Amino acid sequence: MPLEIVRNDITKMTVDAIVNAANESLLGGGGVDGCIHRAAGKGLLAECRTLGGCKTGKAKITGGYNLPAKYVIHTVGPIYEDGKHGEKELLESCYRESLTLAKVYNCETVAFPLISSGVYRYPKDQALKVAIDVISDFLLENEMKVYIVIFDKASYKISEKLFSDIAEYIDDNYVDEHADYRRESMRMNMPMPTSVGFFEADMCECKAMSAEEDLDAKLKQIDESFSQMLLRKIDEKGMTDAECYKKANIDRKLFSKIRGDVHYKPSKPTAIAFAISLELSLDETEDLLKKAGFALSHSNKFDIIIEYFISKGNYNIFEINEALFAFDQSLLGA
Ligand code: AR6
Repeated sequence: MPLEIVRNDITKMTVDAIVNAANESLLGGGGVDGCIHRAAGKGLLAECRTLGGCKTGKAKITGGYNLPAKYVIHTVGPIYEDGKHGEKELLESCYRESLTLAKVYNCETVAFPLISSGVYRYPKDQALKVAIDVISDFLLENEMKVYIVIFDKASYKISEKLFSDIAEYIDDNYVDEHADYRRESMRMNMPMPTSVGFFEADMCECKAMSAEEDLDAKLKQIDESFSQMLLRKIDEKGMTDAECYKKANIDRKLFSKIRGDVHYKPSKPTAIAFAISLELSLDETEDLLKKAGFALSHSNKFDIIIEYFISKGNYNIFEINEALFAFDQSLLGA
């Protein structure tokens, strides 16, 4: 996935560059800034002293010293007052400037903390949305692997309304399915015949013969594969390949593999990511999944969350991933 949200301590990330949520002096502080300086060692502060500070919304780069990352990009987020003082534009600018700098330094992997969302009090859910929006825009035009690093689960919260809507949806559908499941097990417990008599065995052989012929016939007219259906849908939707895989948050290499192998079998999250990118209806999504040997089921939360978003016509993969993350599910993409 070109954009991934992970839970980690950013100083442990092995990437080309980590981004620091600094202040205008660039001389260190608390929060993630303090963690980065402690982990990088004194060399970092010495280099920062030579930079002459940094304006809010801008970014500067240094070496990574004792960190696993090669560079640290220092950016200064806005202090949140009431959202009416240009905070959003300044925060967007932090992400854009940092990504531009990363590109100039040929970074292929970059990790961001949630800038401004600590000491500077930017509401975390909004800070996350800004991060996702700017980074995903950038990734439409650029090849890079970007991580948003969330320090603790508590700091990661989708809006309460969305969370409770999804929770309710899961509850309704999950319960239904489990009621069906109970009915099904009761049926399964009914006594079953234990042996097959001669006549039945004979019949079975006949059936087997015709089944074989049937199978032969079926194999001759094998359905279009996942890869073929995907490529057909991309054409039908008037999208380019790149538009489709980028919107699906799938990297180019994986897409090339799928394109080049008519029998490629993707993972379920990858297949769903394409369905989301193509904005398929629920029925079409089921069709595409079937080609890869999968189905949406009501017996797991992941599927129900996907169904929730598709049924609402919300195809924003990053929002879907936020929700999956909030419900401890694996994310969409490669
Ligand atoms: N790894 C990842 N994220 C972290 C880590 C870590 N090790 N530590 C904290 N966070 P903050 P700001 C998260 O306060 O709001 C400093 O003093 C944290 O949970 O570090 O931009 C600077 O010098 C939060 O979500 O940065 C400035 O004066 C996010 O990082 C001021 O704070 C950002 O919180 C900047 O404030």
